[in-house]
Amino acid sequence: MFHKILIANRGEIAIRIIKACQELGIKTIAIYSDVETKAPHVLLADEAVNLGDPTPIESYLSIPKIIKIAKAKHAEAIHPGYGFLAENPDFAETCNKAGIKFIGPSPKVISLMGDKIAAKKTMEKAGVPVIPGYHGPNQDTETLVKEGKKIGFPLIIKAAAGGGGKGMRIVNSKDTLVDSIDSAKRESKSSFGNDTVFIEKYLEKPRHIEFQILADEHGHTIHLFERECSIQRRHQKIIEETPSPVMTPELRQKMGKAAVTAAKTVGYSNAGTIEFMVDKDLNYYFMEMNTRLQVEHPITEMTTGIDIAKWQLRIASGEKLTLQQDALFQRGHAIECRIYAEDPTNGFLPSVGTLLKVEEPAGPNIRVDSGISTGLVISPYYDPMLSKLITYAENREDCINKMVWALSRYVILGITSNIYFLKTVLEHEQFHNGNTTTHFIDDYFKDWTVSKHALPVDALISLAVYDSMHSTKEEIVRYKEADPHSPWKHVGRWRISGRE
Ligand code: MV4
Repeated sequence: MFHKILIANRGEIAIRIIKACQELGIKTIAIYSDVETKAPHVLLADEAVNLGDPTPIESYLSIPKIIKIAKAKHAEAIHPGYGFLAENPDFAETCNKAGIKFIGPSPKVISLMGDKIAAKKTMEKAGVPVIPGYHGPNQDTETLVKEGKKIGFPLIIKAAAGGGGKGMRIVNSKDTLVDSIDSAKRESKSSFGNDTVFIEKYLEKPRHIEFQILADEHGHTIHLFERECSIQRRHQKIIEETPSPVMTPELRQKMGKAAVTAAKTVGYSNAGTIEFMVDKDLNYYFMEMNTRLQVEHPITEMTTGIDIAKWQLRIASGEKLTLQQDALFQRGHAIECRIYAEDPTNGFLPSVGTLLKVEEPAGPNIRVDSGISTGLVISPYYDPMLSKLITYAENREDCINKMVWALSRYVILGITSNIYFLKTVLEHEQFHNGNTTTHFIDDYFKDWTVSKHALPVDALISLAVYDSMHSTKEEIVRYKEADPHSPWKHVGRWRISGRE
């Protein structure tokens, strides 16, 4: 096993990885920028090195800076976390060439899966179902129109270099096909510098269901079942759960087998995720493979009891994966909510400033993977995700109720967070029904931000919860009675009685 590694990331995921290292007796080196001198990941690591300029290009994306630090500090390996350099094949290769083990798959596999068209073709050849469509090299309008008509309507045009919905067009009839091809190409060119597109049959309100994979460097590959990640806003996941409300044992077995085939086909090693889209008839199609540890990995850890981050370290150090597929099972239900520094009452704009108070919920089967603490300054330089709240319970309904409870006890003062928005989503009847498609937020929360919630409810609720922790019962009662607009009414079923 490694003695010392560098974590090329920040925030909650750096902390998650440092904790795994501490359990395994591995020393850790953190990196940080000028705006993060007191960040929790810096305080927790054994050593920390300043990168200077906070802009991502000059800090967490700077391959030369990070390699130089790793060498100077004698790191044996680098864990990239997610985002930043996690899926950059040049970084993985530079690490390995410098004699520093990149904790993840080979650069070749990262590169192959980073090319969305090549990935689909590879999977199609391996017998993994892909969405019918045209993924060919001919990009002239005539060919694309011909292929589009063959596929039929509705269809979707996607940018080959794309992501996050950019360059994507849904086409409902042949009348708008040419215009959509042209505008998708123009948007792709301006966003990615590449106007290659592909066309697929459009699935109505699909679900995003992904399978967690673990593979060692000796040819042993397993899956750790599924995660349902359909609840997203503008292609950004906000709530994930496992098991999926629509999964059956038969479908799970088929998709799990397809996921393992997908990983084996490309000679995958370390942790990875196979993303599928699932339509209303439960047909499933390979979408892409993520060659990293994912944000939502904790829900899999909760329901399988397996520590994915620790296995990443063991696998990268050459150890054999001793888990056997037949011995693995899911137990109970887990949900994750992503806590963002953003204002749901103001277009979900990022909210920056100093965290005046952070009080995190605690209790049986409540996990908080957090990157924040009181006093931390939330800067505009990085991703606004502050932490992840994960609950586990025997069944889905209990797990939802526990999550609502935990959200209503999460105090963040100083900036605006999406906590109240998340709580509203979880309380929605259609969420309870398991009617969780990728269009859930659009269908049920489209105008949420501008209508009746134009007050900083989040901050007020936070204040109310904070008050409850620091006031007597009598003070709370007086406060409630004195204020007809008391935020207490938003706190929900579990009013806090305050201390005696
Ligand atoms: C699709 C789709 C339906 N059919 N592909 C791809 C990127 C991901 N972020 C969204 N993607 C989709 N790909 C096929 N063949 C539906 C989505 C999709 C979506 C599309 C339009 C508007 C909002 C959406 C939200 C989630 C998923």
